[in-house]
Amino acid sequence: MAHRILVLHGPNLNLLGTREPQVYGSDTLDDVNAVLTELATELGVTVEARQSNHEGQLIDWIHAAAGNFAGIVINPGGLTHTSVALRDALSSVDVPAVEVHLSNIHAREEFRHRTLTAGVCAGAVMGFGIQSYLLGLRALAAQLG
Ligand code: CA2
Repeated sequence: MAHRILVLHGPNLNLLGTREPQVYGSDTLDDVNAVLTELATELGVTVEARQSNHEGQLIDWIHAAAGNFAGIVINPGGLTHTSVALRDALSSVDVPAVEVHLSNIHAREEFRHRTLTAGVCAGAVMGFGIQSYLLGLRALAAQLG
């Protein structure tokens, strides 16, 4: 059976394509999810994409991924830099995750340089806009075999 991949978009990513296109590009979240679905078909996996502005909701989805999804692609948004709880959730489930970011967080403000979540992920891809998601999905699918 095809591996099921959960794609999680964190806070404010619902605004994608509406503001700050110089930082985040002009694609909307629906555009991102559409290209992920296309790539998933090519890779022989399925994706289910969800977005929330609420830390607890993201944590609940991560917990519920155990036994239901083979892997997670996550852009934790601003929670990347602050959330011990999200990190704990990712490390509490036996589901490999890949962290992705549209922007290169290391080339931005210093407060964005630290990621609390990447250390409990299989890997991270950042700085390539929408391609970060696609590369992350490819890497995860390859790792799942
Ligand atoms: O580069 C990324 O993907 C980020 O995860 C995006 C987060 C930011 O806090 C991280 O440092 C890096 C912000 C997501 C907000 O997205 C917006 C999109 C359009 C307009 C306003 C915000």
